[in-house]
Amino acid sequence: MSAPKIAPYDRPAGGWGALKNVAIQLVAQGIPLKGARTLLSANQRSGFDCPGCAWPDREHASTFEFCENGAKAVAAEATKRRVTPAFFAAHSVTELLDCDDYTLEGYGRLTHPLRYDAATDHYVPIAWDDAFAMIGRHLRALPDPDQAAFYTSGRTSNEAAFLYQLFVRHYGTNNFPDCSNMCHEPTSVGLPPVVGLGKGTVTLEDFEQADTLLLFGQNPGTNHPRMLGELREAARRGATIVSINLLHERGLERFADPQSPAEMLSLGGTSISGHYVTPASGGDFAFVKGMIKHILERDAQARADSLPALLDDAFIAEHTRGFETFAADVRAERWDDLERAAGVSQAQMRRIADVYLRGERVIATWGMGITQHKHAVETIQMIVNLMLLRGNIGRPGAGLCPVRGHSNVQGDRTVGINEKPSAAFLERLGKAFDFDPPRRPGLGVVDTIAAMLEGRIKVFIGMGGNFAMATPDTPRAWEGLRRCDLSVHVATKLNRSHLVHGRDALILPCLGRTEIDMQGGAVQGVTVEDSMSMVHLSYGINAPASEHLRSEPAIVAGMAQATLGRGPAGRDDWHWFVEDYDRIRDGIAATFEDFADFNRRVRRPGGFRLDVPPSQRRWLTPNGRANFTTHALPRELPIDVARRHAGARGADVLQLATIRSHDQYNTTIYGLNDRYRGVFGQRRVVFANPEDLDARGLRAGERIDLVGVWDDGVERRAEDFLLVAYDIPRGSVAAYYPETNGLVPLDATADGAGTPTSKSVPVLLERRGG
Ligand SMILES: Nc1nc2c(c(=O)[nH]1)N[C@H]1C(S)=C(S)[C@@H](COP(=O)(O)OP(=O)(O)OC[C@H]3O[C@@H](n4cnc5c(=O)[nH]c(N)nc54)[C@H](O)[C@@H]3O)O[C@H]1N2
Ligand SMILES: Nc1nc2c(c(=O)[nH]1)N[C@H]1C(S)=C(S)[C@@H](COP(=O)(O)OP(=O)(O)OC[C@H]3O[C@@H](n4cnc5c(=O)[nH]c(N)nc54)[C@H](O)[C@@H]3O)O[C@H]1N2
Ligand SMILES: [Mo]
Repeated sequence: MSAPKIAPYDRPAGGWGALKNVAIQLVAQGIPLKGARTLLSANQRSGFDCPGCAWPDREHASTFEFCENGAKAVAAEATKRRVTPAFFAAHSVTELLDCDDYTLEGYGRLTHPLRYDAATDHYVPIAWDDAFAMIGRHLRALPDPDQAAFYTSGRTSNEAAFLYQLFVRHYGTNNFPDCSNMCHEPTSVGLPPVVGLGKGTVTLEDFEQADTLLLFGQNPGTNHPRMLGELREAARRGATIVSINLLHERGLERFADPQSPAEMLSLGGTSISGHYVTPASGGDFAFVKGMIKHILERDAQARADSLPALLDDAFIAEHTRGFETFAADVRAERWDDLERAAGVSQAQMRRIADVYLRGERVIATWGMGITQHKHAVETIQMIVNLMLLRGNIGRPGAGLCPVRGHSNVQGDRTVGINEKPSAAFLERLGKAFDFDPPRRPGLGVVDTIAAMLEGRIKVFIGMGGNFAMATPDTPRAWEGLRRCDLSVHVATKLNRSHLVHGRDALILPCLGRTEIDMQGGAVQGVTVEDSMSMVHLSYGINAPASEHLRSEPAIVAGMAQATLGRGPAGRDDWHWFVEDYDRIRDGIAATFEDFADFNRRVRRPGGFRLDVPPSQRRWLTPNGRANFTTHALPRELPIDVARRHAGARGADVLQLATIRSHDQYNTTIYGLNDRYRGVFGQRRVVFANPEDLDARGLRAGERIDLVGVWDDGVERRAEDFLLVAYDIPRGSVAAYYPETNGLVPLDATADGAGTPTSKSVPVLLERRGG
């Protein structure tokens, strides 16, 4: 491990550094050969879908698609290390709580089902049937099924997720908190009313045809490395790429494809973004509105001069509603208000708007830099407004591209992991399985924690993920979990959530996606849906990490059988579904029109694409049109609200963006470097603008505490961070998640979506001991 240092990185993203780091990671997991073989089958036709990110893979790719961080995700799962009952006998839970998260996951794969023994404070082995019986006992004892919550993290396959929701809805609740509540929920909430579907509209072919790409608030060099391949191609054929990001991310600037000998030898790489905008935190909303104001002005001028109009009048007339009201609102906006809210000059807003106007085929992408803000839904809808102006949705080379996180987070939602299910879905599910699903809306992540704290949730079951670390307001989340009667985690590796447990607790070890899943004497495949609505089969190729592991669907069936005593639709047993996953897929097909003939279609090479009506200009909105939406600039910016709360120290408040380093996968820490940002051997760093430091009498290299500012009287503090001078807009600082989650107030959420506003957390910097 490298010694802690800060050393700016001047190479392109990718390149030799990426190759070297894959090798390091494989050796660290003790798997040079096997790891390499495993990697070769990621995202190939007969192999597994990479458990890294949700970026689609190219059907026609014949060689391994190189991706450093995909390799890390695969290596982490294929590790040689094991965390066995002997390990748990040697370490009490209290002892393990002292380990950092990096160490916990580093112990390797879980091998046996485990039960918490309060008498000794150790996890001890338990037989699978006894574990299921314990779950059944607890669930049946609850006076109201709404006192249990069933979390899902987005690696779970369609088959496991569908069976899970079927079990939980038979049990009687819609309490499905889901990692997407903390992630792309504002996309799922914001898009349906305006385009009729909460998903992206583009495919990889559209990326090949686009001439202009607007990339909002995402860091593909780290989080979606395979996307860099698309961006590189686009840049090389002359497409204009605009990055709108709080930070100058290296992957958005320059990329060297490790498969290109020329780029590798020259050390040069391809320049990615022709334009780079760094708005204030959350300033994207006003920035896009400013772009639109310029477009409306230029369009009016063009018409006055009898030049061709700049708006797509025919598209607007035929396909949309709400244009006049929306346009009047934008025209009335004042440039100085827009500039202040965006943190971008009028001139730059106009310049980027002209880039947009020159584009014939424009794609807009976005990630967590857009969704984890108070005005996320409005911002996404403003991006849609921008795209509608020139008919940039539903034709080749143009459209919307929310870039999802977990490899199957989109699919889990599609197949029913939804705390606010539509009546139509429940209707079909009820018909397909001959039961009456619960209609009451359930709880998302933030509401689940609040309910735990109030004693309204007593049983927590987690299908993957790391609820204790991924959620906001860490001490409160932990208190909530500890108040539960039972906590259960289906997991591949040990994590903090297993140690912050209910009175009774279980850890149920499962197969990972890279492993062979044998059921009923045959190898089973599972399906996943990527960011572009492509559904395909995934088959593991490695031997399971332990003979005691069960697949996620098998674990769901075990819980369901022990809780409900009988299967759905008149069957005696839930295990029937697990003997052949085709049966689960038939159930999915019976529930969703989109999945008709699922088993046959998914076996075609490359799988199939789900229906994406807006990509064909079919708008499944209440009025049957795409809708322009009118959103005023907030009267008070979130930072002003925070300053008001901070009273005398108001002027010192900064907005903290909690982001991912290059060596982590969400709460899983692979290593302590963030190479592209020049951070090595450490994670407790805060990136700050040098002028902001000067103004506060602080210096780079000093150690500080981050102190939360909120209006609820709760003290929030994250201790001992190194100040790093960084090219970041004034008023903003950035630090890694999850170390900073304790600073995110539970009720600081995106309007209308409930997503924690993890990218604009109001904080003060306090010199240690000062
Ligand atoms: N290797 C790896 N891959 C991953 C993950 C991982 O942790 N590691 N996580 C997966 C998951 S679940 C997800 S959701 C995705 C996340 O992928 P991203 O969406 O890229 O996630 P973040 O690292 O949170 O980075 C958000 C970006 O937004 C920028 N930003 C912050 N605030 C603002 C703002 O106000 N405006 C703008 N324009 N930009 C802003 C930050 O500088 C940063 O570049 O990646 C997925 N893939
Ligand atoms: N402050 C702040 N907080 C955030 C974010 C942020 O940007 N800032 N991002 C948010 C986002 S976008 C997301 S998606 C969430 C992520 O929240 P989660 O999805 O809950 O967290 P992960 O870290 O992805 O979960 C990792 C754990 O999943 C388990 N696991 C891995 N593979 C498998 C598998 O195949 N099956 C099962 N059953 N378990 C498996 C392992 O035990 C591992 O420890 O965090 C959110 N929290
Ligand atoms: Mo995510």
